[in-house]
Amino acid sequence: MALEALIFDVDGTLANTERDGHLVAFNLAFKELGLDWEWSNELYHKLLDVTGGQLRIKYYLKEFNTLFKHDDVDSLAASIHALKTKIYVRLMDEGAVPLRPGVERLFSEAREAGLRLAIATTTTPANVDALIANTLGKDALDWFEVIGAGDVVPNLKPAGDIYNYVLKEMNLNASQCLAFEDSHNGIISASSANIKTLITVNEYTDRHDFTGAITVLNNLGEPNKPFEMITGNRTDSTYVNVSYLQELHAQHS
Ligand code: XBP
Ligand code: MG
Repeated sequence: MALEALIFDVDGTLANTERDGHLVAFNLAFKELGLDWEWSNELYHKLLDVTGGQLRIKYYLKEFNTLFKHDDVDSLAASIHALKTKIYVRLMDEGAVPLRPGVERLFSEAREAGLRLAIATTTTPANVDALIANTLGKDALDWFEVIGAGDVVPNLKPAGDIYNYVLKEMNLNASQCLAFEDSHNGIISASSANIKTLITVNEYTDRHDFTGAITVLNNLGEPNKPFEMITGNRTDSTYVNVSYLQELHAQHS
């Protein structure tokens, strides 16, 4: 089956939003609420094992701040998270996080080639809209046939639910798609939906297990700035474009 669609994770894949967006917003929300918590980059690295901001806060309390007591941890996590989302959107509006190398170029080449685009993420929908609108412009939200975000499915990544949701909405088989991810939880999720996955690592994920990935790169690369291949089949391509994706898709179908 021919390659029909590209499905993108957001955080860590399209942009380094975890370090420059989510972590900053969590810490600002703690401060504004008078909590004396401050998550370091090192701690956040560990907290990223759990996807979803509210679940991450509860994981922090359970494993890393056991002395903190509260009658209703669920509602505390929900209210911290609501504020954190507002702050995150504000940071995006201020232009805090650029897209990673090659992302904008690949979107436009894929659209020109008639490939269908979608998003599969476990983050809050407002966060996706803010990142896309502030980096590519509001109209770019229409480039994505489906924006599947965490709240439309019962189970966040590493469950495959969000990828299965996107496939169903697009009426596509897994074999017609490629997924783009940056993390172990992400590849487990896409693989559970049987979608072949290309990985671009970042500082939080470069030691993750990416067994099953069709290739692992440092980033998508640009014509004047080649990617570095970490694992994968030898290729003449030096940056990820539609013909390289078709080559990868054919090799792995
Ligand atoms: C990233 C996540 C999210 C973000 C925080 O998922 O796990 O939880 O860290 O966003 P993905 P929220 O890489 O699939 O986009 O606070 O909105 O959950
Ligand atoms: Mg990610």
